[in-house]
Amino acid sequence: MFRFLPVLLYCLGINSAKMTNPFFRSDYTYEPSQESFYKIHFETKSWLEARALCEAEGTSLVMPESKPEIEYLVKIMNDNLPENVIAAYIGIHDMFSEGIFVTLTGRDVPIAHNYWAPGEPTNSNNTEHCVHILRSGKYNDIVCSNRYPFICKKTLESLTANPRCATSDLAYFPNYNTSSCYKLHLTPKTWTDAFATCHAEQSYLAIVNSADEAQFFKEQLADHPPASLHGDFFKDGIYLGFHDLFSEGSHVTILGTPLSQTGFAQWSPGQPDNAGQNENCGHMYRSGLLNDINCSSYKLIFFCERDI
Ligand SMILES: [Ca+2]
Ligand SMILES: [Ca+2]
Ligand SMILES: [Ca+2]
Ligand SMILES: [Ca+2]
Repeated sequence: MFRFLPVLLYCLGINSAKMTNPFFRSDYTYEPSQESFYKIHFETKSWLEARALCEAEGTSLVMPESKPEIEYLVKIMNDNLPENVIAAYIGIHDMFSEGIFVTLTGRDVPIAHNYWAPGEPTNSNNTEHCVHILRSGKYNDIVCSNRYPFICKKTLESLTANPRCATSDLAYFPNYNTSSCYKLHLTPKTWTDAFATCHAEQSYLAIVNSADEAQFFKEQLADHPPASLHGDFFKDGIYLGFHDLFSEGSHVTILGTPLSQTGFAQWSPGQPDNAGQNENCGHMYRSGLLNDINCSSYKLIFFCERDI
């Protein structure tokens, strides 16, 4: 994978001579001593939410591998977290079997010295199955639903390059006709979660800007007929990045453009009908025509889009 890196750097306008400063995403910082990219999330999440958000960003909750790495984590915690925040989640848990702490990749905790804070792990009330790192650099087991900041990591070694779409995510593919790259998500989600998924990829929930693009989605959907989609969910179409959450009946894209000015606003017959007075999110039927739909009642497949 390393041989593709110069291509990615070139396409991102970064001097390939500066190999000491590789690029992954604008919100991740490269740490040469660890040959890895890190992001400390200030917003607090449960351990499971934190795990999922790192994954959505194409990374993983950090699984510290050495004392120097722990020292680096302590440094970025001290540099970035408010003083009253005592810890950040890392990718270690004992959910599988009490007292057997493993990483998210199922390995033993990869540090030889005693990394636990004094007296830990306590497994208090038999409810502590997730691990966070304290500002001291020591670990503590904690209730997984408690909310903490967290640290995501991606190694340089694992970095892939998709220069045509200016991302490391190989699932994006370009359509030069519409000047966008797309990623099809076949795991159905609510509009709300689909929006969050695309946002975490530094992309946006797809917006249709032309009849050509509508036709493109129609053809993409035809390649994935309902019978090919596993599970019990609403299979007629995809979510789109428009809504009328701000003002009923006034449909705008998630980028703020009135739907009437996007270049494509062909509604399915009888739509938008705001059925049940509760349809505020964008949807396209397999017919290629638009509909308003409830933002959280249905799970649909969807595309994330990014400009070329
Ligand atoms: Ca435990
Ligand atoms: Ca504990
Ligand atoms: Ca509505
Ligand atoms: Ca509707």
